[in-house]
Amino acid sequence: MTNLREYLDKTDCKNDLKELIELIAMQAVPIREAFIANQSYADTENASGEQQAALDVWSDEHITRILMESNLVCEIASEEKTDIVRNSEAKSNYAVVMDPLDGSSLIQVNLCVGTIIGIYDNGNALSRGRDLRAAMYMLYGPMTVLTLTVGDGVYIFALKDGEYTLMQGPVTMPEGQLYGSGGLKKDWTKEHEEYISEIENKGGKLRYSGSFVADFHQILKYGGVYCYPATKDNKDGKLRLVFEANPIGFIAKQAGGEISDGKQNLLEVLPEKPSHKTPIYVGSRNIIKNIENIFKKI
Ligand code: AFP
Repeated sequence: MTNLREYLDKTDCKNDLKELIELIAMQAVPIREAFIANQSYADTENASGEQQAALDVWSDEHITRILMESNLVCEIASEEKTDIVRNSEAKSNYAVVMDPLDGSSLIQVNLCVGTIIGIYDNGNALSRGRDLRAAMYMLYGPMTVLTLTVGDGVYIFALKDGEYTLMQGPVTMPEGQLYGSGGLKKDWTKEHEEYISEIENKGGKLRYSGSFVADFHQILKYGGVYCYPATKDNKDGKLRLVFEANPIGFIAKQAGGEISDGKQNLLEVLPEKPSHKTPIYVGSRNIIKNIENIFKKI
């Protein structure tokens, strides 16, 4: 049985990066413990104008504090904050981007949610997704699971008695037929409608929970596509490039999948600001290529 530290020791990660990855991964323990005391919505909104859940706020403050105290990180960009937090005393050049609690509308119904993290080693949180040094998510489901890439394949670990043990890896995303789409159907664009009817006609199975990280985890294992499209009244969709699309897209790519906005590889897009929104199609490689072809035709 390989634990997280033993796995990291076999990679080309520097010691401070290993320390940072372990430090973040272990925050799954206090975050899970905070669920019961943080069931309600907060009276505040995040940088995208969405109402925050108490656990969004708690997880954001908790991870930010731990990262600041560690002095391992010089920049932190969080979905829950308008501005990037900087640490002038940092002894490393890592920038962390995070969605501290993704899928927060599911907290009160006890469905699967997670923490999404991206790590850059260039000190700049507003970098392209392709430049990530590492990406990971912790998933709070029946098990607490860590999905991690340091740019050399995707590995999945399970947390037990305070230790992560390797369960699977390197993971290859298959060409499956699961699909899920956000946005109200009445607001979908023609391109999106055409793709969804195509996958439905091919026998695609609908899977959409309202938690991107949980829905993506299914796609990673079984193949298919998660979509949050542009809609008639919102050409940028809902999800954020920096905190959601890039870390998950980097993981997808490392597993042999792809991420696109329907027209281009999202990992190549330079974020304009922390709250930059984008349509998202992420999943099996041929499915994403097919979606891009449909978008080109229409
Ligand atoms: P947050 O819980 O972090 O705000 O994110 C929720 C989310 O961005 C993503 O996780 C879901 O897939 C999507 O929004 C759900 O949106 P809809 O409720 O519009 O389907």
